[in-house]
Amino acid sequence: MNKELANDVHEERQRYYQHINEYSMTPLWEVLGRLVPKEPAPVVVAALWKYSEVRDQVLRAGTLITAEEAERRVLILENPALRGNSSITQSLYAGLQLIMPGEVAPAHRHTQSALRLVLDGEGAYTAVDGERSTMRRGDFIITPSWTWHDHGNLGKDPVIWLDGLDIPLVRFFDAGFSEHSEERSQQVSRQEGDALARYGSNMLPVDFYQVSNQATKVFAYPFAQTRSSLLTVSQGEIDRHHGHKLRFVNPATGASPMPTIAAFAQYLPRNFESYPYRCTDATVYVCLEGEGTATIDNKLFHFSQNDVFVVPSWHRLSLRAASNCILFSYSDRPVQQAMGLWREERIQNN
Ligand code: GTQ
Repeated sequence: MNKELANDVHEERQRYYQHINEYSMTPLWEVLGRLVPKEPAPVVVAALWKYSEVRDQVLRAGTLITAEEAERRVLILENPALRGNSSITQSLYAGLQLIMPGEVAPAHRHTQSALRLVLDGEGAYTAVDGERSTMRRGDFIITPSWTWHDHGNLGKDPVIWLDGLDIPLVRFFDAGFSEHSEERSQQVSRQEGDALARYGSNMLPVDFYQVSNQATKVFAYPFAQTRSSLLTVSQGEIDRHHGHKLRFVNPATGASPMPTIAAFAQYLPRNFESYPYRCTDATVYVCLEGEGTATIDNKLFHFSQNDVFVVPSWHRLSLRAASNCILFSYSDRPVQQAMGLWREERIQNN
């Protein structure tokens, strides 16, 4: 086609696009490559929040607003490529929640599922369905969809934890509901440890059965147990891509603790350098112990205790441990698996 003719065609197409625009229509062929990419081309970028830098900012919120007024006093960790969206990945939310001594974050429930990973300070509790769980550093606590929950701090220190929720996913489906409780804090109806004894100790109540999309009734996974399991399995053979990595489960079904969020813990011995690995679930990592580096598609991040970093979908991740490390992580993997979408690639170091 000569240049003049090509220009004519181009102009006629542009006029046509403008015309059909009035009918809220647009041509597929102009966007097809982006709609069905050869492989994921995430908008989400790799990023790291250094706890030593953000801790003071979180504490400052404690002087500016009460937990009661804020309802939840949280600084949201926003992916730099998704500012204004309250999202750390396309499907997940992350935030740092602060509760000061004597405060209560009042009882509510919502269809969004939440997890907590305790980072800093002692003496707080989360109550879920009438049972309080003392929050100790590294504890992984969940509040499944539509369960009542409130938080309180009976100790002397400010307490900070990471919140992970499926807020963007539920927003995508326009399936969000919430309500406030009449009670500020839930009445305690079960003693601490009840859920773990009933549902999380290799036994279940005699007539209790669940199907795989139901959240576990075990709502607190103590770090002491996670850590001890990781250290024990670390005596065995190491996975070249993951180190020693375990996934948290609903013990009654073997599925993830909540249907929309998977959670993992891994131990990386000092000097371990993982082979590159990628998967389609963008993942939020928290360093619970040790320090090291994460190389995410050739970008290098240094992490140490309580740092949070995010690995976008289909980005190559290699982890290097400068000292013995324990990492916690969470992602939307169970959703992708339920939809038959999830893929991973274990890349061999040559
Ligand atoms: O603790 O219930 O970070 O509802 C965001 C929304 C925490 C919570 C968040 C919430 C909560």
